Amino acid sequence: MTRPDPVRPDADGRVELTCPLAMPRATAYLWNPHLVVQANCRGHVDARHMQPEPARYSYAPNLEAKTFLQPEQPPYPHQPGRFVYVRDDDDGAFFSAPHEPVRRPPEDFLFSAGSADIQWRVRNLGVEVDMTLALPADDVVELWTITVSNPGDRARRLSLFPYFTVGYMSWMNQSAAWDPALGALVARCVTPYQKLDDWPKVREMKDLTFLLPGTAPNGWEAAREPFEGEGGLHAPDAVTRGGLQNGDAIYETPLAALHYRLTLEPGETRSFRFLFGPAKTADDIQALGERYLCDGGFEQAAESLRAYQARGRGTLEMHSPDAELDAFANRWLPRQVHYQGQTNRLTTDPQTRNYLQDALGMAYVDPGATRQALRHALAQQEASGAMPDGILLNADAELTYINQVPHTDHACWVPLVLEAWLDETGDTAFLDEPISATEGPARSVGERVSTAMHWLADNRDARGLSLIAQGDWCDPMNMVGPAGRGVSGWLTMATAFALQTWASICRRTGDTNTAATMNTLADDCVRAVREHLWDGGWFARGITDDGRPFGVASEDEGKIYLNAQSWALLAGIASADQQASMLAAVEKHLDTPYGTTMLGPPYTRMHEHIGRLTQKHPGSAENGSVYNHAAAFWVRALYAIGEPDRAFATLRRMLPGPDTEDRLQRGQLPVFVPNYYRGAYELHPRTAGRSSQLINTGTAPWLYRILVEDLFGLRGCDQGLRVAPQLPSGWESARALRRFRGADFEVSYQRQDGIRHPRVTVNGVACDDAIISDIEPGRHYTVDVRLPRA
Ligand code: CEZ
Repeated sequence: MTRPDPVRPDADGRVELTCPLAMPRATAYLWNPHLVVQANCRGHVDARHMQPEPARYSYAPNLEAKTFLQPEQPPYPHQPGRFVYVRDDDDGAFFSAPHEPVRRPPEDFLFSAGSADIQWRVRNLGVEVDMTLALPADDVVELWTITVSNPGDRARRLSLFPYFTVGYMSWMNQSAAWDPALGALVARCVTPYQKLDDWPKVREMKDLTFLLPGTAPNGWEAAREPFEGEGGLHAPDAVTRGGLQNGDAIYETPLAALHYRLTLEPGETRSFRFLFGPAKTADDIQALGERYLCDGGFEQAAESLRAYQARGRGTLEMHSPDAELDAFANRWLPRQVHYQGQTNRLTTDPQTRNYLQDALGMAYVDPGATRQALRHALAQQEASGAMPDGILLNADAELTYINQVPHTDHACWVPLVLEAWLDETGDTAFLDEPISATEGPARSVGERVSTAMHWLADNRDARGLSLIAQGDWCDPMNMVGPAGRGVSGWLTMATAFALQTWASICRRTGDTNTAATMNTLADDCVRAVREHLWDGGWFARGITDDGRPFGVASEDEGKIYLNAQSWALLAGIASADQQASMLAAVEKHLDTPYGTTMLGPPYTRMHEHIGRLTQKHPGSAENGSVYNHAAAFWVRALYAIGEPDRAFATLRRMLPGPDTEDRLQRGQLPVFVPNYYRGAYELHPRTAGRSSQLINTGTAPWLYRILVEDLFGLRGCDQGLRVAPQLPSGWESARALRRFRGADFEVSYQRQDGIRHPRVTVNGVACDDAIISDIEPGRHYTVDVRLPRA
């Protein structure tokens, strides 16, 4: 019996879910440059703002580890959220919207994700409740509208209890009370610290959490325990009793709960507005109230957020036979690219590879930001030419978490980002711009890239293979090379590809000497890989300090790694026979219905010759999940070797559906691409395909690039725009609007009998070399592409 599809794919800019049970972890997110709010369909909310380090203002119910955004955050009681309890004051029955914490089965339910707001519509006990969350374009505050309607034919006497969690704020000091002067419920804390030097930073923090209503409530409660009483979250005493005690919290876990008594005549509707968020002072709260709770305040905020997001709309609008992919590519993917490029995944020390790859994505959204990011990163290049593990975004920032662990791959991303940006802008003059770094003499961009490439080429052993230290692109691969002998096959391939890419840029700018040098170094990397890493069926992932190859057939777990195959193809290392063997091996060992996993079979025990990676749960994260970033590299490689159908099939499996069972198993809404879907398809079929719900991923920039440059084949080059599509053979026709160097290109693709090669005409004139040159900014071009039948 097929289950009904609870998802209404994006029809008008919103993706909708009609049941709170079918995909309980389904989330959507809103962001502005200082704040990210990820909300799930049941009302749980994970909100973080930058001050300048990431911080919460609605906390877990007890002390929680400060860490970066993690995948698969499990639901738990008292999980931070935004709810409203609704009580019928005639019979005492009650429910809560959107669904948690009471979980009373709804008569009707809708979770609706938009780019500028998230909405819930719930009908229960014959009462309709709409909740809308929006953010302003710049301030750190949540704008909530709660509307209650009586669709019935009799008057309803109701109590509303907006319940916004504050949680356990601080072991040093936490309290909350109603502030009559502000007309707000304000919770206060002191961010815990012990070191004297930390006080100046703590002093500047927004240690207030406030709920400021637009309408004065009948009552409030500032402490969590008296609100719940013996009834607990599911049936709080305050709700069953039908009133609040106007209590405060005195070094007790705060809560922001209000009470409204109202009578709704048949057909009557009442709306309430609330601001919820962090603040440093009462004056800040006052100012936010004046800015947003005035007439039109929310509407202006929504307009400003829409205007801000419109700046991140991307350069491609696709119209294909796959409407869901169109909606995702035209709206949600550039939004995710913009989010990562603007917020740096909510860190002040983004990992250098993440910072650079997010900048790659911005080449299609806001090229100026890419240019700035390249300058900022190169200014932190070490005198040796190495790139640091993390990029510091402000003077007080420090390298934290994984950035304190030496990884050797960061330099290889520089020419890849530069190439994407140069293809988009054609601005080769940038290469001559001088950049002063924290270390060493001022050098031009071009000199810095060459120095970084020489660092990569020198970071190799006598065999010519790249040393891995405690990790490369794969962060937790920390025990392959800590003794300084272990090598990464992937990094050797990536080094070859980076050198080749830089060589081609140098050739474009006439620097043939550097190009020749780089190609010689690249050839040596290619030789080393071919000599030491072909395992007979596919390429090995690396060789450990003790000389043990891994990612090879002889291993009982982790026999094959996807990245070692993708980048061998990207760097042109594999022969035709090897290509055929690798494609077969990936299909056999790594392809699953939910996508291509990054290694297989997953590790089920610690392998001390590889490290922390193998300790991750089988099928999660790097240990054999469908790690979409790695799958994106594979898609790029498949297009590079002219495998469009296989590439498209792998790409399409990064998104849920269109089959209902696929959607339900992943539990993911098509409003962002998560960093992974569970793997271990054979070992753990029950959880295979489940989404991590993590919005931070290098997949977003690469997937966007692939859609623009590979699928629709609209890639910039020195002369202009090259047209070389690789549509899936099943597509008879498609259309794309491409914004490029200030001009608009309306491109239609049509299969045609009797032709063997694509035919391109521009404004009715044949374009034999399929390159549109002498592009005039502001001009509109009509491009017709005839494609042979597959
Ligand atoms: O972080 C990502 C990094 O941000 O892991 C990727 C890496 O390429 C990205 O730059 C693959 O390793 O430390 C850990 O165990 C974490 O798993 C991180 O490796 C991981 C985070 O979970 C975010 O996905």
